[in-house]
Amino acid sequence: MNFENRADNREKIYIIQPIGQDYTPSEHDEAVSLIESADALYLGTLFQQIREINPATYIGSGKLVDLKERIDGLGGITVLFNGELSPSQTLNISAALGDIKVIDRTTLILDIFAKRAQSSEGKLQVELAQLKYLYPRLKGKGAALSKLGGGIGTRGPGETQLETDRRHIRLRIDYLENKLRALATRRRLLTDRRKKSETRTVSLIGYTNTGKSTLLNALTAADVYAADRLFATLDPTSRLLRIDGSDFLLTDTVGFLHSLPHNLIDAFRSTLESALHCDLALIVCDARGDHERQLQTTLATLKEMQFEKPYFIVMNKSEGLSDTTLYPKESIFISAKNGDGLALLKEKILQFFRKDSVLLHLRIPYERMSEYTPLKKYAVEKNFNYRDDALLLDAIVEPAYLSLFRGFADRTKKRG
Ligand SMILES: Nc1nc2c(ncn2[C@@H]2O[C@H](COP(=O)(O)OP(=O)(O)OP(=O)(O)O)[C@@H](O)[C@H]2O)c(=O)[nH]1
Ligand SMILES: [Mg+2]
Repeated sequence: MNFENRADNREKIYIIQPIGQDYTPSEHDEAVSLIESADALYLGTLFQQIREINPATYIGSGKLVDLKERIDGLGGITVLFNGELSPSQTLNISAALGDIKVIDRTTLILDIFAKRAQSSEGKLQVELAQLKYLYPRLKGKGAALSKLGGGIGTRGPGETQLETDRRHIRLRIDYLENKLRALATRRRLLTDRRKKSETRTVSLIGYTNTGKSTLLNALTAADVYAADRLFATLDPTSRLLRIDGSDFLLTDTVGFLHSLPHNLIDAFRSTLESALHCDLALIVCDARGDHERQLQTTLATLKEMQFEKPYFIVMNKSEGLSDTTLYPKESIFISAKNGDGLALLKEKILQFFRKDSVLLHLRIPYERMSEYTPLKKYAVEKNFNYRDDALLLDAIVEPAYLSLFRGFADRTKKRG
């Protein structure tokens, strides 16, 4: 592949990074990662302290003159404002920079989602989020928006033209909402059925790019796309995880991001719901990254979604980590990449589900085998010992099912 050529074709992006009171450098690093994940080229950044927001252009007009000078010679630049802009602010900044294309963070994220969506439901969800974002922005500005040409902010899986009038978009939004509602109902039925079948579920939840898909692959020998880019996964995937004879359904899903646009959270709520309806969540963090912020964001988003299930904090990418003092005390340190800590993680998952379980010594006379067989699914069996008249075995059984096994308790003296 000719790398130089590829670089030429990529959309060139210059960042405006407002520095407000709660600014952290991760915010800017993340914008650069987002640009790369959108297959665009990062050129540079204008950092700007914000003491007072200029209602017309957010940052001061003097700064915009500076920026115009910096980027004028570069040609074909897109400016990414790493925050939220109102429609009029977007247009004003664009005008001040000489009619250059200006996008905000939401537009960039929506673009990545549009490229990454695989399932037809994922595509519908992204299209809905894009249209909801565009709809208020089309008020009399249709011409200005359609002037933008191609690239980020103009792509969508649904190919809805930006010039389409608002009425058309409104109808499409209604259609997508109905369609997605029907899909969500169907999924809920499936979830209910799964609940009835009593398969316990474990969900991988966490910030984007922390290694959730890599962990799913490592634990279940699955083949889920994992990559060093933000939002590699959009569609939920479930795989069977077997630990010491017990089966669990392990689900990988879309990652979280700091200030994820609300339209997007709404659009993905139903996708996330399948992961949120779990018995246990593994909240995956990147031990080498800004894990504190990842965890905070994830927990805050979960709270917003009324998630109240038990969870473990899993610090991934911890290979070669020497100092573990600056992490939450209860963290489980693993490396999905080289397998460190996975045995312990599995053991903890098992302990969690078996914490109230009881080990029974059973004696099944062969003539009563057909009576015993239907109970097998309520036990994890081990240590089989075929005697002349009966099968002896140990069974791990949850409290709810203990009474079923009463008739098979092994009352003979201790086995040697
Ligand atoms: N060093 C190291 N890298 C890892 C480890 N686990 C995953 N990675 C890398 O981290 C990057 C992201 O991994 P993914 O599994 O795609 O992360 P994800 O959480 O599924 O990301 P999204 O789907 O975007 O939310 C990939 O480049 C992985 O190879 C690990 O234990 N150690
Ligand atoms: Mg993933």
